[in-house]
Amino acid sequence: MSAAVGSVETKAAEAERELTDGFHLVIDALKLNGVKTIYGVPGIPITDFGRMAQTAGIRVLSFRHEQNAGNAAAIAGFLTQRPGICLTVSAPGFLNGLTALANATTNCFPMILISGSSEREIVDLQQGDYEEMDQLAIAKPLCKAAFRILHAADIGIGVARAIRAAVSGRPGGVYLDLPGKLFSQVMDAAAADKSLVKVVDPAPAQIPAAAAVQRALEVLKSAKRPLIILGKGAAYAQADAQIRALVENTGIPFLPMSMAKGLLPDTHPQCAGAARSTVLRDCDVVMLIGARLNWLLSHGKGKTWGAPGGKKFIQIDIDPKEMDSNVEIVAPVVGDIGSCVAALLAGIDAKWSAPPADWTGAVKAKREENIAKMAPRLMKNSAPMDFHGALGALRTVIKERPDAILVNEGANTLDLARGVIDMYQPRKRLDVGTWGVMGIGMGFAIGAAVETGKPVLAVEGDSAFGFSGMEVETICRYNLPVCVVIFNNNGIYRGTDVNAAGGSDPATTVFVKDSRYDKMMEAFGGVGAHVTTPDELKRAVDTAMNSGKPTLINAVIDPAAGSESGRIGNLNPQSVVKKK
Ligand SMILES: Cc1ncc(C[n+]2csc(CCOP(=O)(O)OP(=O)(O)O)c2C)c(N)n1
Ligand SMILES: [Mg+2]
Repeated sequence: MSAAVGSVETKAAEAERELTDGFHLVIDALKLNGVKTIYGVPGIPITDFGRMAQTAGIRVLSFRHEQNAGNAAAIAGFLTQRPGICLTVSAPGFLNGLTALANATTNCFPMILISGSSEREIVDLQQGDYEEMDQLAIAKPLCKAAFRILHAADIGIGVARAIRAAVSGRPGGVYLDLPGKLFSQVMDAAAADKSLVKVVDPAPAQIPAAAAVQRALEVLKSAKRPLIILGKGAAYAQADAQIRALVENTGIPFLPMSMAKGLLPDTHPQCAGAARSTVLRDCDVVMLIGARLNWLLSHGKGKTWGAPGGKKFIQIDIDPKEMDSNVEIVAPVVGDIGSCVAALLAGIDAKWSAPPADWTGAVKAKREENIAKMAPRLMKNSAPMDFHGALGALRTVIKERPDAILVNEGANTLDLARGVIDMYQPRKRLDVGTWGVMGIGMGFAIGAAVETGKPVLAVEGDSAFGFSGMEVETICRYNLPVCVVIFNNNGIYRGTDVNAAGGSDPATTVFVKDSRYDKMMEAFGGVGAHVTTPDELKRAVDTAMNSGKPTLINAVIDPAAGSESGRIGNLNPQSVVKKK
């Protein structure tokens, strides 16, 4: 090689080295802020971005549908307190991801949906671009914040804003719109480097006012029948030791909401989970910790809550607007849960008197009565199984493997599993959350396995599974330690409905009878099993959890065993017109 040619090449290489572009800047901005995993589906305009991110050392997991990628990102956010990242293509991919983003926002899970989008000039004039859609406008009302980055120089700030919006205050979903053109925009590398922002203290502590803490302590002290309700906000906070100390030092019975189960073990002597109706009806003071008084708690009023006006509510929440949302909150404590609980703990000294023994005694008696009533149903080893028999087996699995993560969705499959399967450790139960949404199953299972490296047991109604079932291929492709158990009762709620019109179409709630979902897993190289008794079920799950191999167990449930809408049949509107 001649000297002249060499110097030309060196110059060209130098010039190249000094430039960067949108692709690389977005990757650099994410990496600078600790993003290690992206969940998404490739396509125009983000295919190369995904490849480059993978090359740059980010784990990029491709899904079969964006909703499932979004759910994986959302649960990653819940488990880690860092925004989970979902990456989608324009319009249809974006819309597929949007349900997960909205669900994350409703559940206060931090996530960022990053979508490529089409040419602004064409989209805004509605001239019919490829996958044309004004995505920013559509995302805005469905998430906490929505941003679009038009210039490569703004990537650093744009990513920083998205991260802060997702995790600060009450966490939630954030939309980040990246038009296709942004990726190839070129920038001077040194200037680009300076434009990046490492977010300092993304979720700053929010310390409660001393007077608010004092007021709450006074109300709590005045109680004769106090109750603590733990919500998934309390689980998210990762203030596990302080929350446990608060519960134990006060001696107050606690009721965990579904995803707060395990914050203290369900078998803890103060757990009122098995005496839910009694404690809600009879308590006089309630302290809500990261739980909202929404439909899941009957809005804090009505029959569930006993005589009207009989309760005083203390509420710990990071969002001041949450106070008085449904009923009067006499002692609002606004701040992050860790800081609030620490401040309350500081006010509870050795002189604190435990709640009256007649109250704690009554709660204990009711709990023991209900547990004893349920026990024989969990031992039933029949074929076909009913829900309780099958759940009795799975309850033992989790007891023996308390660090496994349980994902759960369905109607009867959800409501009964929540009651039957005791949890022992924080953030191990992941389910349909605030909306009662079907379709979180495989996304949550994948996100949980990837983020924690722990084995996952997904207990799924056969209908619920169908919403994300194709991701069993994803589970096999990444060889994740996920065991899916399908409670196969041939349909939604039950498999016995008949078409009242008498035609050849089946009823609206029933599926193909005796389907073999286990064959789906085998199609992708995973392990399939078909079981008809609780003993077989237990053995199959144990084998799966011991091996860590992707497994799907088709568990045959009596099609007549379930009830309409599980435990929330009362929410179905009733026709007042007589049948013609
Ligand atoms: C996205 C979404 N679509 C529809 C529903 C309504 N829905 C509630 S539970 C359920 C399925 C219940 O059937 P299955 O999962 O088989 O549970 P089972 O009661 O049979 O155990 C459906 C479709 C929902 N909650 N979310
Ligand atoms: Mg079913």
